[in-house]
Amino acid sequence: MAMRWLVAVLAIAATAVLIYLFAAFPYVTDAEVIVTAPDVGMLSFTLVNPSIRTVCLTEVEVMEPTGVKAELHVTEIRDGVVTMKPVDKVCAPPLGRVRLGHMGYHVMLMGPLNSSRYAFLLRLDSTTLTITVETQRR
Ligand SMILES: [Cu+2]
Repeated sequence: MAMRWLVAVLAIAATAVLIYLFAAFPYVTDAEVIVTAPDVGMLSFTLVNPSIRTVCLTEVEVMEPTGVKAELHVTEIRDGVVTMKPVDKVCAPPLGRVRLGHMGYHVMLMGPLNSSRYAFLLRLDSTTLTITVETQRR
């Protein structure tokens, strides 16, 4: 009888863990806007995926300020030359993370980057995230 209860409790706990792992939402840490040239910069951040499914970022929209365009890029070295090209998505593995920064994947920003506050809408395959970034003007 006690054994049957134990099995039932374990089954319920295992189901709860599975539901949590499937439903756990991705989030963003260490977001930063880096301006590299007049009207050119990048949004750098880490996309954390606590779920057991792969989560892919498919689009970034700049909500604030207006007039700034964002593109998902990857940096590649071809024939000794550093080039970048647009990509359709950037994915974080199950229970993993992906860093978007200077090299490798990044979010390219094009437009007037003289704001002290930025707001972005990140479209993921399963959900959307909004992040705001404050910058110190130097
Ligand atoms: Cu780029």
